[in-house]
Amino acid sequence: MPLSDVTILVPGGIHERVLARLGETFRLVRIERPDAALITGDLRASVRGVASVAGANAAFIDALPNVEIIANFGVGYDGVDARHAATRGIMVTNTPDVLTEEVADTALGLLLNTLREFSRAERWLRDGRWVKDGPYPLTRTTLRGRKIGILGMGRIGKAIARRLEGFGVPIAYHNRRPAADVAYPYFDTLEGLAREVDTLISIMPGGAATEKMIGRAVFEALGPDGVFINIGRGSTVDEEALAAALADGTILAAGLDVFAREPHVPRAMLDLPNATLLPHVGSASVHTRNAMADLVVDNLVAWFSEGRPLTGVPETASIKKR
Ligand code: 8YV
Repeated sequence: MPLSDVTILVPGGIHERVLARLGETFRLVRIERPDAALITGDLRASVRGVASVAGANAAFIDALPNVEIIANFGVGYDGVDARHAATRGIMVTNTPDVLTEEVADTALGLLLNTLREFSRAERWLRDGRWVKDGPYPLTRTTLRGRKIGILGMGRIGKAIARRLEGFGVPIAYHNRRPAADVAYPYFDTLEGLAREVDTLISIMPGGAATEKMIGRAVFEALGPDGVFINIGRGSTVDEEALAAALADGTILAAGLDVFAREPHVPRAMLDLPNATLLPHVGSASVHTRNAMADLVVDNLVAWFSEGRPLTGVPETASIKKR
């Protein structure tokens, strides 16, 4: 079957370049969101591939009996029920590697901004306070003398660590298991790592296994000089416990790019002066989002023309094209 006869469904919004390239290559159909109730008889029969930012749960997957592949826009694919897809013989792909360096750059920017308060210092200048009140107050926090703990030593964790080596700060990490090619000290528990360091950078993926894994006990272990940076998934954090820890001095500051219920950020967090908040911009440059868009489409093209994906996720590694 020519690719132009293969139907690809896009539920919800997605990067323009994905739509443009899918439209040129495949038969593209769109629905408002990944909801089984929106699958018509025609879609049920015709859809063979899905490209999604918004995820695909088990019910949605089951509503598409002829789907062979779900191409997720993003390295994190917690919105896609990949285990369920695997049981149905469906391939799931994500967009690793092409965003690694961008997200690591953002993590360092967020870390430095959190410690040295650049956003607030700029506001000071723009508000005319430099002229009226003099220099911006010295920051209580600095990267100097800090010990960094990285939670999640995968591709992005390693890219963050490489950058931090240049900043001359010691690095340790926690992961489900030690990373093979990494010499930094390994801690087999998150709390153990948090006790050892004063700055915790998390790049944990979302999903049931990591839900609220960073809570009160971790913040207590990090301590009153503690700084918490999150560039992974908001769902991994007990946000109520984090807001409380920031408010009562259990930790000193936090820099967050991700939240549990995006785009909603808890009021308590917005009110905290010691939280630096970004609207999930880790990979959000034109350069990197274009590369992610291309990888989404290239996975679909590779699957339907060569019978194998470029970047399949581990859960569906053994799935073969029928
Ligand atoms: C994505 C991300 O852009 O890749 C990820 O996992 O969090 C972001 O880079 C996001 O999922 C889509 O907007």
